[in-house]
Amino acid sequence: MITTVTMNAAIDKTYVLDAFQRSAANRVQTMHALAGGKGINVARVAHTLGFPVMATGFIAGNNGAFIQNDLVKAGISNDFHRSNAGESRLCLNIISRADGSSTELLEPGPTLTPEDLQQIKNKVAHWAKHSKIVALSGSLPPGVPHDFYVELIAIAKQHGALAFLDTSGEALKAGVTAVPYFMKPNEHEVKALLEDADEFQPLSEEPSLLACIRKLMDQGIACVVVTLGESGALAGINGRCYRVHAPKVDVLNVVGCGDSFVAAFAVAHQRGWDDERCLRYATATASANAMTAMAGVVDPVQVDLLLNQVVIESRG
Ligand code: TA6
Repeated sequence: MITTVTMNAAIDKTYVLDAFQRSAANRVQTMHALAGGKGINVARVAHTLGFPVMATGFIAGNNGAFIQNDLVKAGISNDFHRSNAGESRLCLNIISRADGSSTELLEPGPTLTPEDLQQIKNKVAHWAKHSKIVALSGSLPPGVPHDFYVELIAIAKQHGALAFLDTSGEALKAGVTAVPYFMKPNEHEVKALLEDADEFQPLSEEPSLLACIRKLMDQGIACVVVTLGESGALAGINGRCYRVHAPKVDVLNVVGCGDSFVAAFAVAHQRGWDDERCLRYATATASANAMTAMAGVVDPVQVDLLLNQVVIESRG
């Protein structure tokens, strides 16, 4: 089983407009509302791919009730801690058809209390005993120490589960010190992780990114995937590096592609597939997510159709 932890669950609202106009009253043509937040998206995609999941984390208020009901409707097992701290947040994604742009507005989320944090540690400890993978995904809301993922990674490892980490900023910087099994920084985040930034040439330089990946693998992190948007990813898996080229697809909404990658990689890993097949499956799933209007929603048939269009090159 894969347990996903969403510290900052959200209602993901996607607004589709013909042409978004700043400083104007915009009429929304299409609106989608779905339980979201990175960990929940990981759970939804892993569930879609047919793998047993348990979604945990915290929820609050009426928004929290919507999130939980949506997971129940989707048949996704969940065990969230219900906090008294206000309301779970909204995350908005405004898609403008005219220029294909996607603009996200992400609320900070409610302020958690020390009691909330203890409750979530208890839940992670409980479910980690029944899981091969614990996926820790997304931002930390106010009130949560920036190194909280260090504690959750330690709890996961203590109970024999592999820790997957997908976050950013200070939470990522601290989380890396706990040596997760898998991490998925984007190219900007991986630069921020380097102390001696002069080791890093312009972001687009593949050798520099590969040097960062190798440095992180040398620190004991088995899987380091640097996503490069629609062009794919650079990955270091068990000491070997790869350049992965994503298939060209008709993009509807790129939000959630990273979460879909994490979910599919975890599922493939748990199915015992080799490293390249894990990368292929994860990349095809991320591309399939871009073809749907909502984050964390993929068509498994589309995933299978895209598999052979993924190109993987060795980088030694
Ligand atoms: O990765 C996509 C997404 O999960 C959106 O669905 C939205 O919920 C956002 O990211 C939340 O990101 P955060 O880093 O604040 O947890």
